[in-house]
Amino acid sequence: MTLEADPGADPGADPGADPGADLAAASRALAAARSVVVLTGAGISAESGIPTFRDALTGLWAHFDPQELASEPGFRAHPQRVWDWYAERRERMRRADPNAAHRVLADFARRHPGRLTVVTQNVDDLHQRAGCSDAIRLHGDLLADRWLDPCPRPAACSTSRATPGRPPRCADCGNLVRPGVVWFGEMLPLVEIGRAEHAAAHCEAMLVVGTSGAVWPAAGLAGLARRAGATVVIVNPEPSEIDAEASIRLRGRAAELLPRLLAPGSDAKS
Ligand code: BV8
Repeated sequence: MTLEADPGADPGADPGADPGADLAAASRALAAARSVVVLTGAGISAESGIPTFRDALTGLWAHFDPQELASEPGFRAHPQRVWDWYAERRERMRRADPNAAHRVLADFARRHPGRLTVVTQNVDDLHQRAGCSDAIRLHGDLLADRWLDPCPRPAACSTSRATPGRPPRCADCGNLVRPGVVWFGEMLPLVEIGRAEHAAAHCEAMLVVGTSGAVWPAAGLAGLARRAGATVVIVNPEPSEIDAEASIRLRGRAAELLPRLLAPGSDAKS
């Protein structure tokens, strides 16, 4: 993060912003807040080697639209292509480890029980592996499998019994297995979005980390918190579509800035 005014300072930085003062102000706001919500996006996992949604489509996926791949029509039209995309993402996620940003959030939650709610758009399991087992997953779980169509049997078959393939399918009815994520055009899980909206509407500070703010309804949580009077702090090296909701924007990388904002000894009442 640029601290002193340098000619190479990030053009996306707010004119007149004093990053050092902003960081201190953000630390103070987080320290003073009895309830903190952290909303995370793909950017928090970028430093763990998981490409963001924006830059996910490299190599053989370069000419596919993620919203097409991450959709039911896309899967029905090209089940093998979409399954392979998810299989590759699962493999990359298994090779990845939580980074300092994931770890400092889990550490903060341990040190301040009941004070932190982590809400994530990410389908990776890095928050959980770092220790945030109760993180609210708005968009599902990349490692979960489920049937594409409701199983016709009363006691639904287990996807683990599906005939292996790309994708696996039911030997009896041909039902396809799909990843347990929320695809574009699909409703978010009601319990999770309900808990996230409640936490956002009742927090005193919201830290928004590594999201472009392009995907709804998740992107609406920052505005909900601001309108409820919370201090909204954004951590992102680039401008995002929800920057207007923030009172403090820190232009930098999550694994560098979150330890400075939340680690013991930062003013987060350690
Ligand atoms: C629904 C799971 C309705 C799958 C995902 C209102 C307005 C406009 C459109 C809509 C609207 N309401 C609904 C829509 C449609 C749509 C939508 O939002 N479209 C957008 C794209 C225009 N929303 C939906 O379809 C939602 N469903 O609305 O259902 C409904 C109602 C009734 C009945 C039926 C249906 C479902 C949305 C969920 C889709 N699933 N994921 C999968 O992963 O395969 S979304 C997926 O993309 C991710 O989960 C994530 O949420 C999103 C990507 O966003 P980000 O995480 O922000 O990542 P991105 O790459 O964009 O940006 C990364 C950022 O990190 C960048 O800003 C970058 O600068 C920053 N960064 C990079 N490095 C770092 C960093 N930051 C910090 N540190 C670093 N080191």
